[in-house]
Amino acid sequence: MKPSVILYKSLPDDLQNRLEENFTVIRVPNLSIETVNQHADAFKNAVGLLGSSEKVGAELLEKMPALRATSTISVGYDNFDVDALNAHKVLLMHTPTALTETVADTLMALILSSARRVVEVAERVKAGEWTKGIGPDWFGTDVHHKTIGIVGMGRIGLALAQRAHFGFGMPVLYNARRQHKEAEERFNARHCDLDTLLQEADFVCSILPLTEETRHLFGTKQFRQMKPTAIFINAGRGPVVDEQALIGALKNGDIHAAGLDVFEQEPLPVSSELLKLPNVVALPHIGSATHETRYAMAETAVDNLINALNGKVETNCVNPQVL
Ligand code: 8YV
Repeated sequence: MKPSVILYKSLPDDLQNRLEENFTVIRVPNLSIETVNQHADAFKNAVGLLGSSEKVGAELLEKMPALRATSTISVGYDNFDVDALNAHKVLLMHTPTALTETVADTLMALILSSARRVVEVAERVKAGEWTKGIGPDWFGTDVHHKTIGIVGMGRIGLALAQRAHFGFGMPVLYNARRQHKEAEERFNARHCDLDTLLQEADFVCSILPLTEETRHLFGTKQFRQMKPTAIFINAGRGPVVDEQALIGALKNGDIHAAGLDVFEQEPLPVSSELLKLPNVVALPHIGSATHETRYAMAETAVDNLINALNGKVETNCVNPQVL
């Protein structure tokens, strides 16, 4: 009998077939306690777990004593308790390279749409308000040749720096734990501390993962350090921002506007004050959401699981030390 894996996200048919060639696949709708109890034997016997956007912690791992590998259809793995996985000797696989260019495109879309007020004015056109030549109350601000500040210089940061430098002639500042030689050599990027970046950048772009160090990194103090003309962009993780502080900063005029793809709570509650502010572009976490990239991520995640369970872990592993 083939070993079994739990699948908690739907896959394109051909990828599900690929998984089924290797394993008995048990499809569940989510990882809630009810689901786990309902399929207790399947969870108990499964050696693999594949999906995304659900919490995987100690409690679930207790119910999965045979588990050897988890594979997430995402680059971010803040939904996983890595210490608990390590304690249970369970590998965690992710998709760090499949979405880089697509998320960088999303960041550029947020930059352009918040600076040029694309969403706001397009809605005015649809509402029939374009009845004469437009005046300054419809104008935006320039993107080209403004200074971009990238907080988190990983793969996506690098792809954003490339777009900003070559496409828009923007000087690039970045803040990261380490200096990034490639960013400096190829895109003339300047490494600086967070204070300097906040004070000098016209666009402050956060692409940080969520960790204990990054949670609420952007609060009232940081928004006050930014220029009143600055635009804040976040396409990393929502809880990196203290959202109440951001709302305050947008209302007080501490900063000019925000372009957001991620939020403290997702889906963003319809009651959120962010949705009432005209200077906010809010997207529903579409960073990697193109047909091509979501397929590539799912394919990588399937292959990651197959490789991990066959003892072939070369890349895409968060905790290879458990081997
Ligand atoms: C996914 C993401 O949209 O990869 C990530 O970390 O945030 C997004 O690409 C999300 O995790 C759902 O799969």
